[in-house]
Amino acid sequence: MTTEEVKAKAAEPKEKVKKAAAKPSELSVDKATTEMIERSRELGVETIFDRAASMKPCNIGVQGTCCKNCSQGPCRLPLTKDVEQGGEDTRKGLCGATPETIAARNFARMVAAGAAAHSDHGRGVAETFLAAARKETHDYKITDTKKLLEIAPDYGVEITVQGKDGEVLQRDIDEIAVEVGEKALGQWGQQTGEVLMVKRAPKPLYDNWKKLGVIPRGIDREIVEIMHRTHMGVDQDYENIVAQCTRASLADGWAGSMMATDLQDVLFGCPYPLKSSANLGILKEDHVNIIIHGHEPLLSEMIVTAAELPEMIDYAKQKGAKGIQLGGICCTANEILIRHGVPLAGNYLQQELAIITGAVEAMVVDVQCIMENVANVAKCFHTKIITTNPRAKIASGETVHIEFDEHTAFDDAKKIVKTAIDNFPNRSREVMIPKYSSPLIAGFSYEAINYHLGGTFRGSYTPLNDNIINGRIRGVAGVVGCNNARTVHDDAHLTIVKELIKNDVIVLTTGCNAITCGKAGLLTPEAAGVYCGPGLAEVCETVGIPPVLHMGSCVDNSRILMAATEVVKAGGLGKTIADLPAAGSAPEWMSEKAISIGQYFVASGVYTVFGVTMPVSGSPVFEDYLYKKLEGIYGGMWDLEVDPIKHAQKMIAHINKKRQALGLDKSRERVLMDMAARQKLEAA
Ligand code: MSK
Repeated sequence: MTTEEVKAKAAEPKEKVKKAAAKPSELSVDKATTEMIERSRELGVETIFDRAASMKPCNIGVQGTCCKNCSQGPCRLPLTKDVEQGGEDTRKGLCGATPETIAARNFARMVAAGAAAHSDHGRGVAETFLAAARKETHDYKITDTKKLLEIAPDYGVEITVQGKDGEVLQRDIDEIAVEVGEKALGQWGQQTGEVLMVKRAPKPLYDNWKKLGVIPRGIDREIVEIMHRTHMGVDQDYENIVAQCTRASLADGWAGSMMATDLQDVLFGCPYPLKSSANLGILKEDHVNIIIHGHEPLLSEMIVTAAELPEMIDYAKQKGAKGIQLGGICCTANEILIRHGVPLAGNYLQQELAIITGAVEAMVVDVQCIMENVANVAKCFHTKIITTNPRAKIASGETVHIEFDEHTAFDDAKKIVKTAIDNFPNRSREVMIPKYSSPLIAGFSYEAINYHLGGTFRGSYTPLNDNIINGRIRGVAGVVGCNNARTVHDDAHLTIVKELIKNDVIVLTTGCNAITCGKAGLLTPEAAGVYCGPGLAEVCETVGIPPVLHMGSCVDNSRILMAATEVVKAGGLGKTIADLPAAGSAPEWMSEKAISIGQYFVASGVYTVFGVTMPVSGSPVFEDYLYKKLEGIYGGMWDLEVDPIKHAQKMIAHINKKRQALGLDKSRERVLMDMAARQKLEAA
């Protein structure tokens, strides 16, 4: 390369920075977001969008082949042209670790971190559940006794006893709750045997896990074992490492997350569809605005109740506000949306932007997905960042720590709400709230889907199966996950979901994808007529459901596993999840939790496509194992597709492949015929 060429290359990224910085419309497809990026630049407040332009990711880290698991490294093994073209791969770390060993270790550590995050969330819920069941706290109660009675047998807890005359009596609810809580909490520290919830899976799936020896023994044990195996000089067989990834990820999806969902539902109520709205436009200039951000509903449930207290509303009025407006960001948002209808303020990439509206009195955070920079942004405004969890404090900026304890939960929540109200008179900058928000319907637990499709007395997934079999619905997709500042905010989420529903694939959504869909109006029954193919539109219009069903937060991906299991049980679509015309997607993922989720979906038999990047490209051998060979082991496999349309088309092709295997390809052709054929289907 000549000196001139080197100089030109060095200048290239700076040009890109300038270009990205100049056009918010290139950074997001969400108008509220682009307006606030513009606003941040007017005010000179730096956000993640600016940092993403000025700092590029490490080229070797992106490939997953940088090992820093001992102090002789980091050993960097970037992909060479020769290897890319099929030449011999002689790359090795100092200890001799191959690219596939290194990529597998790094991948496994992501699974461990993701599974730990979800499962530690679940542990906190189980502890609070037990405290409520034992009446050690008055702030939480066992609310949904119907769900408690439904789940108790899965925890090995009897719900009936025999009376003196041999009659069957229901056991005392409190006793059942205590036993369920104890059994649940025991799952984290269990050392041998099997975690309980794997028995919920379709039998052939369970049998396959058993045959492969990947059933988790206990939640904590599997996460610790990943950390051990990936220590220098332990497991140096990438296939064996992936088997442990499966164990730990199943301990997430079919244990930690699944129990979190179960116990949250019993404590706070199983979600059923309700109306709300989404985007930054839900903030109100003349109200005390409180953003709740993070993941755990334990605190946010209390804040919702505290903010509704007449004494708090009066106090807000005394300070000059007209009331209190709550809004959520990330998965806490989804938790309080699906049970209380609290509106969504935004998804992951909008957290800094919410503060830049100048209208937020407090951003209350618990755990996960909270950017450290919110504290720096808040310094430029009057907003107080209130940390609440001893696991998650922020050293940057100025934050207030009000520690949340389940035994004093309601008092803690009142203190937090009062702190926000006291801050209302301190607004320091002009308020600018983007005028965008969209109506939505959320709260489709798998129980709610059952009810919507089959009715109260004959709730069943059979009508869904019938519509898949007759071809009105081509298949089912789970589209979930984060935003990622390395790609255009919300663009891939929306393009993929729209392409799927256009092709008659019904979408189940959670996490930040659900928030994106809410902001774009896809969570309304009316969206069916606008975006769906004729078959799916017909079903949605008849049943009155949106084509995209909001099922909750990241831990609620376990609801998708249960919905898939219910579809298998309803019959006619094969014997296990891998037989279903179904696929999974995380279009804009960024969190380690997404890797754990992806692995448990793959291990459950789901073809799972990720967007943006996969940190395995530095090892063609490992990549091939994840993208191709896992299908022969679990029925599901990973894939990466950055182009959103191709991404959706790959999912559709997989769904078509499964339809063909089930002999359903002919019925599908009928739907694509004329109106007469449709009428014939209606009459069927
Ligand atoms: S919040 S994990 S950015 S989905 Fe669950 Fe969104 Fe991803 Fe966090």
